[in-house]
Amino acid sequence: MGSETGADRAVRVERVGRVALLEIDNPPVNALGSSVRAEIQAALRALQAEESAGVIAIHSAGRTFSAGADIREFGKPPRAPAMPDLYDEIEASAIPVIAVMQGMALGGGLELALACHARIGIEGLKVGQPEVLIGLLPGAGGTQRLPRLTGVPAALDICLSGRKVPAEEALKLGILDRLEAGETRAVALDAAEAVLSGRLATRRTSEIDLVADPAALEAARDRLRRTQPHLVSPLACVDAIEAAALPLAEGLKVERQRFLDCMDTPQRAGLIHAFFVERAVANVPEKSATPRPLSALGVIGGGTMGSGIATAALLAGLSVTLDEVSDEALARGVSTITRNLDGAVKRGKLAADARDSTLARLTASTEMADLGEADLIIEAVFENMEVKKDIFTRLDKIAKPGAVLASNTSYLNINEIAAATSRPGDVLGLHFFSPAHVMRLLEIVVADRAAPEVVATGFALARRLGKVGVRAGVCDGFIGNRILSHYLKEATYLLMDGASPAQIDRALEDFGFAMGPFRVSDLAGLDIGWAERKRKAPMRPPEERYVPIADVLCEHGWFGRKTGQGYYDYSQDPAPPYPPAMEVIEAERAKAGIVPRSFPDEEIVERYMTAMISEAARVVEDGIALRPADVDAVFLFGYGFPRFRGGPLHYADTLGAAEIVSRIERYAAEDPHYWQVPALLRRMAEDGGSFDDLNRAG
Ligand code: T1G
Repeated sequence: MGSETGADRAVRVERVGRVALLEIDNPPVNALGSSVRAEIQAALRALQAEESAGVIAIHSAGRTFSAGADIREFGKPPRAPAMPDLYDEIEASAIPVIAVMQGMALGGGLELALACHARIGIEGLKVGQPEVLIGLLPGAGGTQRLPRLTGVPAALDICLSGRKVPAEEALKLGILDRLEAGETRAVALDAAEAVLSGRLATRRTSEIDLVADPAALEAARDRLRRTQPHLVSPLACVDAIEAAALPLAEGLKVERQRFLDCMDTPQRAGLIHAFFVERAVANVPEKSATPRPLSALGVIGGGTMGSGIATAALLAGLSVTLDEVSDEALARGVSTITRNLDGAVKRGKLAADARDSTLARLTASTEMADLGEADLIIEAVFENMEVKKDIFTRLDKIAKPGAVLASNTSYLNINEIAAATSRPGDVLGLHFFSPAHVMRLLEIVVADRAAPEVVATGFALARRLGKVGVRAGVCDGFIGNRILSHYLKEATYLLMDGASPAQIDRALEDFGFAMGPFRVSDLAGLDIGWAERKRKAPMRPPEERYVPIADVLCEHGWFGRKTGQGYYDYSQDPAPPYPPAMEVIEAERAKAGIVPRSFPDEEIVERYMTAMISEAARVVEDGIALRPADVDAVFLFGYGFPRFRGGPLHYADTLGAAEIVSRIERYAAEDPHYWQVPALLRRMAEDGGSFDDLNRAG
């Protein structure tokens, strides 16, 4: 065995004859922060100085070769050695350097390997350049070395999609020289010996001539302008890949400049915030409680939501018993689930040969007693408190001791539902978002008496289903729908005062939303909002401004896409504004004595976002959401909020609390009831605080 040095450091060098094994060990994902880079550099320089090593094999400990640069360092002053400089040093090494990779090699992790003189993958490896997903581009030679190995089209695909490339494909593309099986150190030693014996050729990636492909570059630019008009870094990435046609040193300069340009954009900050938010929301008071077993799921109700939830569970490998009241309803549920699974096969989310075995894990029954062995039962019937209470009372007698009893209600009081059972500690709200087998958000609504391990079971289910679980307190609409209900009122006020549905939708789609509020309402069905407003009518304060436009559309039977017309006319594609709906809007304005005025798009966005932020601040203030980050997660993963803006409260921080307060005070002159400054925002405006401060304190 060779001598080992630096056993307590992130980089260890082990000598085995003329082989130098350089192991990176920086849990949990071998992120290449500045201290790790400095250790790699020092180890390499020491080996160069010794001259006794005939080959250097870089490998790493743990399940991930490297997740790339340490994204927690972004925004802070860069520290030497800069990644590109270190990688140039590796490539220039007189001693051949090879990389042996397991698990994931992403971003700067893959770029490290690209700077090496050969790359060996271990079965199961995935490689990628996901930098565009966080508002950047490969900034350590990836845009220069990858196209030399794979050709420009494949490099564009990998760098612009940010996808994880399976090892077999990486071998075919020329990213890997070999694909082996076995334990990392052993594979590294074998590969190093192969270099020494001439059985494994090595070469500098920079010495490979690039095959230019201007057509591929232009096609990529055209596609990006169409599909991702808001994003900066993908187009910058195309520019950098185009520069790979230059000598390496010049190309690297172009890449560096484009990378630094992107590093300074609000999009980079927003996308990295979104990355961390997805993980931060798992940090809840109940996280150390032990979740209960989760293999058999019961679902009551085979409608859109119930069958979507059942589909999500089946896709996650769980077995599901679906319960409905009649054979016909059950058959409808099963056929929806079957259709969902076929869709998952088409989308590449389920292997075709696994579809039947997945469906085989579904049991359909009209006997609620068949749920007696389920570990967790989710009720997904229509939104009526009496019906739900009856179901939970019956479930209480049927479900096994310790089973978690959950309701998929989107706003009803979970405390009231829990009180209908003898085991309120086992009752939880699990609010899925339609389509439940696609949308990643799961609001985990914690009733007053919920046991910690029951809450922990909700989060374990979210993880198992690949969803983002967000803890919510009990109030009407929990986090997302409560905030949605507030800012949709502002959308109707804008409508009433002179803006058109199409203008409002377009302004918000230009802001980055996938769809504006009126297209979303037409898609969901205007009758849903109609029922909600009727339900809330008895509680509506007299001073609240009420806009009856949507009610009148519903009275005409215009529910949106499901009836063919709503704000838009779906008999045409794309659906234009529906003229009779415009007539209703004009008639209601006249009835209210309103002289419509024009609204600049900026004002529409300003009012809409200020309304969203103000109710989101109240949701945090009331403790319904644990942190501002939890509200951001809800809107990023459940409401189509533009990811590059990081979520409503991250976006609020880019405006500053003082600006938001002054807007609310300005609008309050028109409507003091609707526009009220939340106390939390007022305090932040006075003391210069931010929502991010609250996240850090949370
Ligand atoms: N930097 C810092 N922390 C990271 C990290 C990273 N790159 N990747 C993960 N973490 C943390 C994560 O926050 C979590 O922390 C823990 O590690 C486990 O992660 C110059 C500039 C690798 C697929 O974009 O995609 O290189 O919550 O829960 O599900 O060109 O992490 O436990 O405190 O996600 O097994 C490009 C980002 C960087 C990859 C593993 N790289 N990471 O997934 O574990 S930019 C990325 C991931 C770059 C160069 C540029 C995933 C993963 P905590 P996890 P996982």
